[in-house]
Amino acid sequence: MTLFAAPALAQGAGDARMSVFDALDADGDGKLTEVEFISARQEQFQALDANHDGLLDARDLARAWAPRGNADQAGVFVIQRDRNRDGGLDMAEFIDTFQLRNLMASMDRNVDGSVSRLEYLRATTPG
Ligand SMILES: [Ca+2]
Ligand SMILES: [Ca+2]
Ligand SMILES: [Ca+2]
Repeated sequence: MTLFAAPALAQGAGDARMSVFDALDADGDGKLTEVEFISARQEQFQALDANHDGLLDARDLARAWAPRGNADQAGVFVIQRDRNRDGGLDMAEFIDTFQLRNLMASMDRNVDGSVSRLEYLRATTPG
């Protein structure tokens, strides 16, 4: 599971990163807020939850990850994050895995509570 499309970190991928930014920027104001980061992950959760029971289990993830060839990591991913040991990740457990608050804090250089395009580009530029 990668944050923010790791392949886009390749050279000349600025456009790809900006399309990720635009997808995250739900209200289109050119800034990403914590709410927008969270709602993007909520959508991802719903897309991954194939049987729509509100819980991501290893089977849901294995199905989603099979095309990338890492379905065998799904079991470990769930076990490591399943804090209440009910065999799957609920929305809160899933969203916690991304540590969005920390992520935002690391990107938000001017500490205005949102991540601008420039901040996002800097944060996703290697080196
Ligand atoms: Ca926004
Ligand atoms: Ca759980
Ligand atoms: Ca900022």
